[in-house]
Amino acid sequence: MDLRAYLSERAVLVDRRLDAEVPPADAEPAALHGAMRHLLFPGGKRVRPAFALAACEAVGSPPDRALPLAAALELVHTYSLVHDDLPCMDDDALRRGRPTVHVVYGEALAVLAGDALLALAFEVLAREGEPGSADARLAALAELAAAAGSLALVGGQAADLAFASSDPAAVERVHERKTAALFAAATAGGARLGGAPAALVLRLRRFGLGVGVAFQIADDLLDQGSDEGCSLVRVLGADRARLRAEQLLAGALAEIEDLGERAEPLRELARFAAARET
Ligand code: GRG
Repeated sequence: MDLRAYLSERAVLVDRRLDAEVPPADAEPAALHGAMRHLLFPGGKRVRPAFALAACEAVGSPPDRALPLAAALELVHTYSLVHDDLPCMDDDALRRGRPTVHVVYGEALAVLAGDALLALAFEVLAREGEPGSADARLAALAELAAAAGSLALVGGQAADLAFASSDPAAVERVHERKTAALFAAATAGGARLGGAPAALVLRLRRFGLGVGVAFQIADDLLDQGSDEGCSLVRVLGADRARLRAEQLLAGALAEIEDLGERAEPLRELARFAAARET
């Protein structure tokens, strides 16, 4: 299967939905809406949404049942990048080759744009009339909120700020929170919205967690400067870090081994995430 083509096909769906959800750049306050849109369009790989759609498909439902979750995941991811780039965090002037939101709109609007993207994520997922049972949507929403919170994304970022350990297990625990929790919310939520029973949702959750850690290891392997701070490349070296990513991928794939042909896009996405080149 051509994963690049698959990802861009799915990105069209997700982009259309995001464009409909975020107020236009000329809606007042125009600078705020411009700032919200700046990093959203053009977007990145839209990997987390693709995992949600593919998980929904893997459990036997049309992927677009997970479209509100897919959009919500990208909104949370984008908020986290906007805030991560701020001078008080990583202080980055460029992302995806373009000036970061605070460089273009100023720091105050970048903080506010991040806040508004996060709030919008939950609005999109909670809105009545979306596909999926109310119970499944509520559970997916709760899982996404937890994945964004102090025991996951934000907590992982806080732990990363002061990280000094050389224990590989401690590094992975930060990766689980900062990166993998959103992947787990994508795959478990996609399965829930696709009507999967609880035991299968749990397997998709473990799948997402393993793939998310492997994704972060691959990200650190790609980033030449990543052999410092909270990185398995620093504590294990590149070769052993790569082996660990392969091990995590194998464990994740074992969770969905019995799902047949309809889970093939999900498997391909996992292979891509664990051995990325971009
Ligand atoms: C500041 C609230 C807050 C959170 C920061 C997401 C995050 C936590 C930090 C961003 C920096 C980083 C290395 C995060 C780990 C996750 C990761 C590899 C992000 C990049 O994700 P991609 O490759 O990005 O999916 P694109 O550009 O494709 O959207």
